[in-house]
Amino acid sequence: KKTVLAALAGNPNSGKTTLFNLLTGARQRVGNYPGVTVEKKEGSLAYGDKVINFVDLPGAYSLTAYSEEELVARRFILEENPDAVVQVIDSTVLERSLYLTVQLMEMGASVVLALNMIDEAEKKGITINEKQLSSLLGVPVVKTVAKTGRGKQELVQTIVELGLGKREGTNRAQLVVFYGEDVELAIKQMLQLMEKHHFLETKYPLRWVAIKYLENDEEIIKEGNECSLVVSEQLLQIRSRLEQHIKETLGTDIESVIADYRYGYIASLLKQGVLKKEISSQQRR
Ligand code: GDP
Ligand code: K
Ligand code: MG
Repeated sequence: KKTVLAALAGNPNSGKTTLFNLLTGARQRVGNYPGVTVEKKEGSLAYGDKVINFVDLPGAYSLTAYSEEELVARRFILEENPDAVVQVIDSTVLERSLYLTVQLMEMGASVVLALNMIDEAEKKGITINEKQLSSLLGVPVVKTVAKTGRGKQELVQTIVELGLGKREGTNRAQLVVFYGEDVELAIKQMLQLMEKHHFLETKYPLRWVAIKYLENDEEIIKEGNECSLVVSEQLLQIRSRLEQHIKETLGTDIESVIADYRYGYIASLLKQGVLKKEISSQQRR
């Protein structure tokens, strides 16, 4: 295989466009995603006898169905199945950025983390152990400064290796976050139902579909209805029962519980020697 498809994803202002320009130079095309006004930027880079085609996805904090940008980014990843999804991270806000990482990995995307703006993070006394982060998550991590070009070669090499399947064990690392006993029981019931009826099976990872149903994701539920209205309604019944239970026992909703567990997962990850913050003399004053 000679061509590698890489998508750049990330929160707004993480340096996605700067990195995209650094990687593709003048070899760019601007278009639109079908049916929406969101701009689509494509470009390419030759690497030995390989070509990497890059797509600059719209900035997103999350991958819900609530905004057009998030939907476009999500659809592209699910439908085009890029060889590498490069998440560009503002390293000064690593914890917040990893929320998107968790969602990308739950979708089964082949994630590469570009710890961008590492120059700013270093100035602020933030030290990130990228090897530790890489080994805990099971995805490649590269430090970059898109503005100066630092890390470019390592990132490009990592993308090509991932795209060619040379990184066994890191490709398609589908992350499983534990969401607590009640939510996990509902997911288990949903999985049994979906497996039995071959529901959306070949299209998306089923655990991801279950989580999307629990999050009341309009777009996935619509697709599910088209696949089988009967199964889809049963899935929504499982969701309703869980919602009622969580309301009674915790006084909150399913989405909040899921978000809490994701943040808990990230916080515990960062405590395992990934992130160190020094209080600089400037900040102390
Ligand atoms: P996007 O919204 O993710 O596309 O972000 P942009 O590429 O537009 O970058 C946002 C701002 O961050 C711009 O002013 C860039 O010049 C700056 N920037 C991008 N990458 C870096 C970096 O690695 N280090 C520093 N210090 N600034 C950066
Ligand atoms: K911007
Ligand atoms: Mg941009």
